[in-house]
Amino acid sequence: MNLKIFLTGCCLVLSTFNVVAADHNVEMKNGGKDGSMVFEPGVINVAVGDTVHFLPTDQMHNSESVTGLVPAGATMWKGEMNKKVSVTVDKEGVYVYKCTPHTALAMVGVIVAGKPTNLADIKKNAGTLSSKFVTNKDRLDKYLAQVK
Ligand SMILES: [Cu+2]
Repeated sequence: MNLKIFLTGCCLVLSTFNVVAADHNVEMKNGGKDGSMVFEPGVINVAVGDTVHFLPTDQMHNSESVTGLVPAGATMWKGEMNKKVSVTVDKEGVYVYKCTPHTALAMVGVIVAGKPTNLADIKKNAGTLSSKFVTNKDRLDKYLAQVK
């Protein structure tokens, strides 16, 4: 192989990875279009490598990933109360997260990174989280029904 062909090949390989990661905002709110104590939007679609910013629009909220409800090997997160937390999504699949103090109020949300490859596992394990809800008991099921 001569050098010119080799370099052309390298450029082609590099250009396929030349995708700009996007940013997405999710607001943490006392009330929104899905009811009280919500992440808005409750379901977002992103690409692997994108960053999701959780914004403390209202006070007394955070964002925390839920064990058993993320893709295998995904990096977990736990934001501080009243603080913005930014999460760069590193694995393909569905992520469910919660507001730690408002789990019982079904303050949860869903991130879909790329294709929802683990959706069957998420649906199977979602009941562990949903069983802690005392209000908006069907919110997580409704969100997962929107995933495609
Ligand atoms: Cu909250």
